[in-house]
Amino acid sequence: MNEAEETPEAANGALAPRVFSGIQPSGGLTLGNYLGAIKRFVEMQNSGIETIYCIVDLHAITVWQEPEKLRHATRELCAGYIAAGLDPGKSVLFNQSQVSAHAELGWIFSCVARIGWLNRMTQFKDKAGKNREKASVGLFSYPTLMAADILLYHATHVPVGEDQKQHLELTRDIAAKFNHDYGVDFFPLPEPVIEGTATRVMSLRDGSKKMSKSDPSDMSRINMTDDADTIAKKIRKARTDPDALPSEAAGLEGRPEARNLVSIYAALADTSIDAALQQVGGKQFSQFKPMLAELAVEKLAPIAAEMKRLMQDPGHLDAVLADGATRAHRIAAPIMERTLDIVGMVRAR
Ligand code: AQP
Repeated sequence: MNEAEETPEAANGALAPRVFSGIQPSGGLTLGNYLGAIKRFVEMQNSGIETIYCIVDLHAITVWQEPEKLRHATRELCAGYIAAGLDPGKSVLFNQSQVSAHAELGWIFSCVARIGWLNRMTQFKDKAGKNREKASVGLFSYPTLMAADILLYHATHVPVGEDQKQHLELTRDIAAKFNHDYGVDFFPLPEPVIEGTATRVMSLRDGSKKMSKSDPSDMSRINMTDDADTIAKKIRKARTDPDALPSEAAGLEGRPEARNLVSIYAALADTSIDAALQQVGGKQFSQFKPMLAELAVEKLAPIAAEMKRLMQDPGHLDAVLADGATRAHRIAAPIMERTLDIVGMVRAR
């Protein structure tokens, strides 16, 4: 781990890889967050790259959050990260609001990004829906804060689920425009890392909708804290079609629900979709669903148990986050300072 203060000017030379990613404490963690993000976070941490993982609480309040629930969800997410294998000794693990430079750089980036760019963001359209006029300004400008989260650390790689690809492209556009406008080579253009067999886990009730922690239907998702009976029940009731499973991935074409369940199975089994279909191809859903439920319980129950144990000591979780925030601040401060200098803000010498 390299948390030494970097010389910001050296940023766009041969940058050592640095990973940054985050998750919103906008509800409980889902299987989508786990397979699309956290599993990859842990693999990257264990590969020896410098990793910074954030609980993006400032993003969560772009939609209304009850303060006590937000505090609880923040600690639960911290517990989820650790229970799934993040080691606060190896990764920097903290909540966004404890490092105020995120908001500061977010403001500067909201002056760099163009309204036309943000107007194209499909997540805003999905989340605001027909109530666009009543959505918060923060929900609209969310991607500028996300760009700040990443670029504040000069991160080079960002593991995310498929749904965040467009925001990552915007982050690159913001970095490029900042560098161009100010005539510097300061912010790197970070690479999205969208890998694995389940980069877009879909709702169990509707194969065309992303599994989401804020979906009103609890039956649409598997929560990381669900017990074995609940997981089995949700999988049993998951929407499917009447046909048997195919023996090759091409046979999942036009069958979104079947594709989703097979992808979940493959991701949990750490295998490819084709390899999974060699095992389960030809089976009816009545045979496959119990196999999936058994595998999901085997993989998720230990994480849920560890989360529960960690949640009994919120003081410890708060201390982990405070320590992570101190370390994150140490990396961010010189980059923020140099950014303000580039922009032309008078600084104490
Ligand atoms: N269904 C999913 N499949 C794969 N990856 C997913 N991610 C989220 N849902 C899926 C990935 O998890 C990371 C954190 O996402 P987030 O919590 O910051 O925001 P989100 O993408 O908006 O997730 P949710 O669950 O849908 O939250 P709400 O309901 O609050 O909006 C990201 O890397 C994301 O790609």
